[in-house]
Amino acid sequence: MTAVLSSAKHVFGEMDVARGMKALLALNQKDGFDCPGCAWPDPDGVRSKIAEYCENGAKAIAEEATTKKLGAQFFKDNSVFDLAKLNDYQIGKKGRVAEPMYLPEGATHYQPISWDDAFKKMGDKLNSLASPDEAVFYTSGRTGNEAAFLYQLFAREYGTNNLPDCSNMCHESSGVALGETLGLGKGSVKLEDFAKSEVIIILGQNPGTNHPRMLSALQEAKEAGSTIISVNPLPETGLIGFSNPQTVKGALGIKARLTDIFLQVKLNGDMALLKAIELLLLEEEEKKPGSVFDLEFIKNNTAGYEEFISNLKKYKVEELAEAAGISMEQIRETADVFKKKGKIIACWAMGLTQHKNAVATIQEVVNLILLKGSIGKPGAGTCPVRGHSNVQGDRTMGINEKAPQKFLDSIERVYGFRPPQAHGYDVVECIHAMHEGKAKVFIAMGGNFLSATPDTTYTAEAMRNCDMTVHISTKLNRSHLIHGKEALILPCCGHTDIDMVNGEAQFITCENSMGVVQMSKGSLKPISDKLLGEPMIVARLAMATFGDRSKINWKLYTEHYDYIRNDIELTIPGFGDYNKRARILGGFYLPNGPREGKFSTANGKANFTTSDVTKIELAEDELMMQTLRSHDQFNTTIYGLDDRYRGVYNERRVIFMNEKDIIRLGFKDGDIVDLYNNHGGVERIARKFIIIPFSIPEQCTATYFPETNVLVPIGSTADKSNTPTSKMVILKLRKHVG
Ligand SMILES: Nc1nc2c(c(=O)[nH]1)N[C@H]1C(S)=C(S)[C@@H](COP(=O)(O)OP(=O)(O)OC[C@H]3O[C@@H](n4cnc5c(=O)[nH]c(N)nc54)[C@H](O)[C@@H]3O)O[C@H]1N2
Ligand SMILES: Nc1nc2c(c(=O)[nH]1)N[C@H]1C(S)=C(S)[C@@H](COP(=O)(O)OP(=O)(O)OC[C@H]3O[C@@H](n4cnc5c(=O)[nH]c(N)nc54)[C@H](O)[C@@H]3O)O[C@H]1N2
Ligand SMILES: [Mo]
Repeated sequence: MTAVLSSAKHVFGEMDVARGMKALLALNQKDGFDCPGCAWPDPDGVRSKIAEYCENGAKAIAEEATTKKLGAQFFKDNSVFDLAKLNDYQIGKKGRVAEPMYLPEGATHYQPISWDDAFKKMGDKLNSLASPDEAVFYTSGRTGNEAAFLYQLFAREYGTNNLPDCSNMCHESSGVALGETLGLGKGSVKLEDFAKSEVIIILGQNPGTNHPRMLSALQEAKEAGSTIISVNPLPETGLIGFSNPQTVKGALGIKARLTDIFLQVKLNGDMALLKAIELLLLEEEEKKPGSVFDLEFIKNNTAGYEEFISNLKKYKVEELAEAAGISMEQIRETADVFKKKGKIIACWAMGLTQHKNAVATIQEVVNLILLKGSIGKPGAGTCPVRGHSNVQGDRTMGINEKAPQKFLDSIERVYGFRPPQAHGYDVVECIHAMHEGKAKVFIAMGGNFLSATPDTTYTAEAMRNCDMTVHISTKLNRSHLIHGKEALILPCCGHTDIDMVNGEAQFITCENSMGVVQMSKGSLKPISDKLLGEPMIVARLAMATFGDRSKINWKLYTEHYDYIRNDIELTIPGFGDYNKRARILGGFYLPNGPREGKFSTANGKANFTTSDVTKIELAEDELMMQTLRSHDQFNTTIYGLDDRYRGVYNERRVIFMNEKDIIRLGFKDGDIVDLYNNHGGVERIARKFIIIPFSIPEQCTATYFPETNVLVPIGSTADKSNTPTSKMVILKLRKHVG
């Protein structure tokens, strides 16, 4: 009930009741719009007519569909300097940007500009660069397939693969790990597999806050007899106990304990934990071959088994348990569950992906799955739970600084120009390039680059170093205020808005975390007639940049989005009959090899991998910090200042600590401290945080993103995926003075 009331408060605080109800009724319906919140899939069959959303989806809608709008007068009244003094919460609450705004070099205030003039300024600037690689095209994962496809096409025709995206900070490690081992960087399960599974292991994910509708799937699985194991340094409330607001039982507040086994692992203890479980399984398997592992599957479908086993035998289970911070008793209990069951689903999110050895840890999850033959059959498989609503789709559309050769060749075949072949910059590389003056123009299709990226001070210097920064955005955010010499804000439609083109309301398509492509059609009147749809913005930018030197008929794409989908169909496999199938309510599944037990890796097999447990040595006064999300935010968009499930109200500058550490370091509950570290000879400081004693393993701490991004060193990234290590930041505390 609290969740239901909280949704209502957020929605009706931002708009009137008619608009609010209209939005909520269309949310995640087959003929409605895709929730701009997370990428959790919608049920394929019947959808709850009035509430196929969650509390946090409702907040996402409230944030986007707000009727507060920022036009010329607002920017005239408020200088960039004054706006930059506000915190992210205050900036976000200002409202939607209502018309294109331009900040000339040296100016203190944004001023209105026409769309034509804005495109001309961008086109002229892009045409003036010495090399196309001096421009960077960032994408955040809310952008629909149509705009994403055009955006990468534009960047590539212009001549660069500089297409960093939020994935680089998010599930990149999953993509790399799964690509190498299973031949596809996406998960293999469908929503219906949950109820057919025997075990679900959830590592490093807080679905109660970040994917609330996943709890319904877990509850259903549990009712069908599945065992749920949670691996997390924090006892996340939603995951451990849950009441379903869509059922009477839920509305009455009856809690079903979701988690059967809670493994309160140390930060980065997952690799040791997984190996400990695997060792116990191996012991049993050796006593009676074939009783635990799926030898048939291993023999026919995998490679690298022997090497993996011989490496595993190097370890002692007690030492692994110690490294993970989990008792032998609990590890035995967990191994017992895996011993007997063959249909396992492994789910994970940022708690695994944002570590130095993220790729190796995720591959260890794959090892466990392979030992049990738990992929390519119903009720089993991999489930990296994506963040942004279309982040997976954007990758499918070619938003990828290292696009596969096949993709580049398709572009050449369809459009008759040869796309650049060299890899472009990812997020961290592009920050360095801007810092060094190698990249001069930064264009962002959504997102809040400055606040989302690591090492805020360094990134701010990088952005200020640009000749031009451009943001295609719905809402005002900090990245508009820490800008290049010239800057533009181009206001676009969000998922909730009606996007009219040539007198016809258009729809876009999105791909969810399980590979279902579905239409999304806004139903609310845009707050201003000066907003444009994202696909339209890209096509008009291309026309302004290329004039008549383009090989592509960009104008056609501005007439109807069906024309874009026709060309996606020609370019990308799996989109046959796109325009027809997109119109079928509920959408369609993209092909998925691992789901069918087919692995298109270099050797055609699912690969075991052999990696080691890395030990992190901390000095006496050092702690490990993870940065995570509160219950009242969507990434850098702060809905409110509470974190209800963790019992924190009206404050975000807090650090969760183990009671023993607080005492050991000479502090007490409620003390105000500065957090600092020293990486590569640079001291980074985040000031004024309140200490909160919390259930978290010793030497581990947690703070909220983005407040502590200043502490994440730009040089600290994951092996192979180059993802900033946002869950693995070493820091020290000192008493705040003044
Ligand atoms: N409401 C809401 N929904 C969202 C978002 C949002 O901000 N708000 N963001 C969206 C996006 S882009 C994403 S990527 C997802 C993020 O979804 P999550 O990954 O659930 O997000 P985080 O808050 O980063 O939580 C990380 C979880 O991993 C745990 N963890 C941290 N380190 C470790 C570790 O070393 N080992 C293990 N086993 N666990 C660890 C933390 O305690 C926490 O429970 O959510 C998406 N959905
Ligand atoms: N320390 C730390 N840092 C992290 C993380 C962490 O866990 N810890 N998580 C990382 C992760 S997982 C991610 S995904 C990134 C997120 O990085 P981003 O995707 O860059 O950030 P968001 O906060 O999601 O972007 C919000 C902004 O997007 C714009 N926007 C919203 N909807 C739309 C739309 O429909 N169209 C357009 N054009 N614009 C829109 C609005 O202006 C809004 O202010 O942050 C990463 N950064
Ligand atoms: Mo994400």
